[in-house]
Amino acid sequence: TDTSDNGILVPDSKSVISSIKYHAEFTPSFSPEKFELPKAYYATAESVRDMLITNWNATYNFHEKMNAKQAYYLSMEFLQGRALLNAIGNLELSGAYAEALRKLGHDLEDVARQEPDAALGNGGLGRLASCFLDSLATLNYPAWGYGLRYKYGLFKQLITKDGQEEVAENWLEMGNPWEVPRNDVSYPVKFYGEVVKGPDGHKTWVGGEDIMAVAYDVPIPGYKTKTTINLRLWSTKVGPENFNLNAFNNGDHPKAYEALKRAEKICYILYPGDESLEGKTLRLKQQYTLCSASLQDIIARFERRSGESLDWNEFPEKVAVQMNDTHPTLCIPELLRILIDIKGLKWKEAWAITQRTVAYTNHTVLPEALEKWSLKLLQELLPRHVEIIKMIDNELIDTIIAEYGVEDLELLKEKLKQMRVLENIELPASILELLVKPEEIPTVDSSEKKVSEEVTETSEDDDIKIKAKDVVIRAKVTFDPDPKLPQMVRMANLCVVGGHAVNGVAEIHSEIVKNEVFNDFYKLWPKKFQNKTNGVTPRRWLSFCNPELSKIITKWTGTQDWVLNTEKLVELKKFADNEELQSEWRKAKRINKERTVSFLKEKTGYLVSPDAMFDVQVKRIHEYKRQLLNILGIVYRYKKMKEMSVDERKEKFVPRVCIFGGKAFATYVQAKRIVKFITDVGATVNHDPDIGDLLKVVFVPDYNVTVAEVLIPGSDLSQHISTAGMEASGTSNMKFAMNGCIQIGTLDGANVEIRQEVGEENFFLFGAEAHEIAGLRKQRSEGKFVADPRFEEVKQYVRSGVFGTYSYDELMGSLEGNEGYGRADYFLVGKDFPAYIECQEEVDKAYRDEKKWTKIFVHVHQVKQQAA
Ligand code: DL6
Repeated sequence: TDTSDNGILVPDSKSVISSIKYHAEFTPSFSPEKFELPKAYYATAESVRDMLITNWNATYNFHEKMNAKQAYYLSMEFLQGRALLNAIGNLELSGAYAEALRKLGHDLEDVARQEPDAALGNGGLGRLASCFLDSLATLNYPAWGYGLRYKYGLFKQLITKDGQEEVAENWLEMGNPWEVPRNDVSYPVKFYGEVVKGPDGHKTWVGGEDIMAVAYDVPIPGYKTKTTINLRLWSTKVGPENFNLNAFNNGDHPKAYEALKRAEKICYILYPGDESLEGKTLRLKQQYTLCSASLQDIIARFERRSGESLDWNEFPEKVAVQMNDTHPTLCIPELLRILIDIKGLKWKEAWAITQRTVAYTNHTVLPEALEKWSLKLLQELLPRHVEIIKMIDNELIDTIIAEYGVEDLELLKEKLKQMRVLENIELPASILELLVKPEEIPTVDSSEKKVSEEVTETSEDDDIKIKAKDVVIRAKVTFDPDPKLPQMVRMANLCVVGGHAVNGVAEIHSEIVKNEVFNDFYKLWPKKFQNKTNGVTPRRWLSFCNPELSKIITKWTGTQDWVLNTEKLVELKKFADNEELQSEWRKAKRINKERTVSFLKEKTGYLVSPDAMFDVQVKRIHEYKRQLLNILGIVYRYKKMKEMSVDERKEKFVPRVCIFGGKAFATYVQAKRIVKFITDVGATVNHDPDIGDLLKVVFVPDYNVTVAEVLIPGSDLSQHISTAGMEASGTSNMKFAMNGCIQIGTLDGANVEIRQEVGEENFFLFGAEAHEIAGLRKQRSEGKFVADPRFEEVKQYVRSGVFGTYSYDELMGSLEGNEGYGRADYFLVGKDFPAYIECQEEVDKAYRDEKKWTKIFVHVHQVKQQAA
């Protein structure tokens, strides 16, 4: 054992061997006689965990002692991927472990492959959360993540002749060596019940169903630092008193287990299908469990660290709660509930503390993804929170009235309709009365306005009794809810009102957030809105997943500093024309592509040629991401190839392997049709003897972090082709760029910044821009769009049955806006199709020029990373 530059103890391979052997024997979960791969993995992971625990405890004690402000990242998703290679990479122990395992008869890579992905997320939002944790630890921030310990991840995707099939993803089947159950850390979480008011007006939430949230901690090591932060995941259970022994003894087993099952079910699965009321209730219970348990834990820590000098106004000086999208919005009413009902603070003080503590990241502009909950469901499940949400809504109404006045009731109505937290719900009586007497309405400075406590106290139970004045009648008619529409709670509006900061995740997205999605709020509170362009960790996404390229970067920049500071990657640019660098670069790419070839063979059975261009689109399957545009481009290419002689097609087209990967949400029918279409095209093209290696189409099943770690370093071209304005940021675009993969894309999300960074000439840009989209959609729906003949040709070709007997009428129809097929090409595939195929021709041309292509690679690769 030695000591590194940072004072960290570095064990040699001898002590690693004895630690692995120790765990193989004394942390047994396999039979004693053998030391096969699964057992080697568990023993290795446990030995690494020992080392992490030392740093983890030291970090914890240090933060406890310093009592610095701590950041808490609350997220319903953490897409962690595998931990072993990342942990030993961050600890700089890869060499020692590889050697130790070799002496024990195993290869480190084979051992690492035994680990299932921790796939507690479904896409970019969850992976971003995991990247942030790595970077927070590396940069020595006092920070924790909070999430849920789902028993099953999203789902395992199988690709069959019918397209995508889903099976449960049992990632915990063999146990999880990276987690530590904290039996002494658990909190009660309540659902249903009622609110009782004491004689002093104090509210208490009683009765209902109580469960326990129990902490499972996962260490998150930083790179080249002792700092090891914590990811706390909650699991749910009930105490033994809830096991109905009488029912069990009487043979009524379902009744005996009832409470237990109800509690355990909460953490069974990530994203329970929410078409049914059951599914919706479960998802809401999940969100509340995360918020309630995490806040109770955060508050307990604050109280403990404050000791004698506890001052609630100091809470925002010690605690920052970042909500990863709207899923943890219930943090806001929950923090208020705890502060008011349990800690005895007044509304005004608690509201100010909450606003200063909480902030919100928006990750999507899709209206259907801006969460709303039925007021009725919330009322049943969380009655006290609904009271609090109504108080927040009242505060907001006051502010809106103060801002817009009452002279123009139509304008006021419109603003209230758009901005209120409560949708389609009558105004409180007290506010309607305010409208009667405009002279009583406070002017612009909302801090001076009537304290909402009083407003709510009178509003909650009051009937709307309004004096019979003209203006009252007008107001009532104007503000009556529509009985035909549901009454909802808008979580995004609640986040904006309840937090002190709102951020988008790329420049263009943050502009859309300000100017479109939350424009009314932006006008009210411009300072709340900011941009934080996403980032990815360069450890996992370059250093560890692409050792070949990493060696080259270190050699040519003369240092390994780029692993911590991606600004250093810019240095490579000056060698972009250097023949030696270019040749090393191509060799590294070749090795990575060969790795991809074996991987594709193993996962799909297809054997592809590493000489072809590897053209990759991997991300969740969604209409706005336009996998359909990609595959239609491929179909067009195939059709043209078929129309040409062998020589012509070889002359015109660069050989390509088109690789797709991504999961379609189980209930998203159109996305699943797209998966089926891609696999059908592959089945035809890949077996066409006329085409051979000129074109292959491969759908990689069950795309996850581990699959990305193989595919990204091995790609030549990556596609980020969303309808402009719809992809908030994208993060795989950053990963591809860091690995020197050239991009074809629209001006959307972080593509915009990537293009600026790598140089316009190194980015294959096409398609309509965000500001044009609304006009184009209007044109489209008015029937004014004239499709390019090549687009008509390709649809007709698909319909002709070349790709099998499945009917693609619905899929193609959706691009035409036929009656019954929903929105008329809402994602503008038809509009962008000609520009896309022409841009792909440019890509082919550039690829033929080996030197130029490699030079672009080098340029592209220097993209800087926020989250480094
Ligand atoms: O910010 C992380 C990631 C972005 O890079 C993607 O562009 C965006 O689609 C994704 N958003 C979601 C939305 N989920 N919800 N709600 O995953 O966030």
